[in-house]
Amino acid sequence: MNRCQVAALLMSAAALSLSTGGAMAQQSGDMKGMAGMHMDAQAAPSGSATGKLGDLDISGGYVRAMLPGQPVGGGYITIHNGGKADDKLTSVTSSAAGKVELHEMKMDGEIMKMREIKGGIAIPAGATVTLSPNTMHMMFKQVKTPFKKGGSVPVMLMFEKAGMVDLDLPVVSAKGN
Ligand SMILES: [Cu+2]
Repeated sequence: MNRCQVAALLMSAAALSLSTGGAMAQQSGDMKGMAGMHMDAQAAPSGSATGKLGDLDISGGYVRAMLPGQPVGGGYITIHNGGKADDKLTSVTSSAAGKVELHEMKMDGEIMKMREIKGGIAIPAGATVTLSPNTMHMMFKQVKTPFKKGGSVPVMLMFEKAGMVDLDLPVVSAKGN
């Protein structure tokens, strides 16, 4: 088997764990219990939060219910920058969590891992940036009361140029619907 074939095999293994989300269970420590955040590509559920802030149109905001014993929660949102200037989502806070981090999903060999995005998420002029289960997410840590379907989670999004906006993100099922 040559190098190319090996690479192709690894790629298909990666695609497999992407589609099943099974690799998530192999993570440890902080990331434990994230099995509820699987990788299925899916549209934002109906009833998700929307908002407007200057040139920014916000839509598709929601969080997933937390499974029993799951220490962290995941939230998703779409931001469209209709303006002529680049902006940046610098931070997110929530009264429902001790802290909220911005995370991205990255393949590490065959395993999908999440890691913190340092320095915020760029929202270029004219672009639509989506935090979705297989790209990026808001990670809620030190959650006070586990997120339960039917509830909502208040968040404040801070942008470098547009300022800040308060949103109430509905809690959908742990599967994201
Ligand atoms: Cu995360």
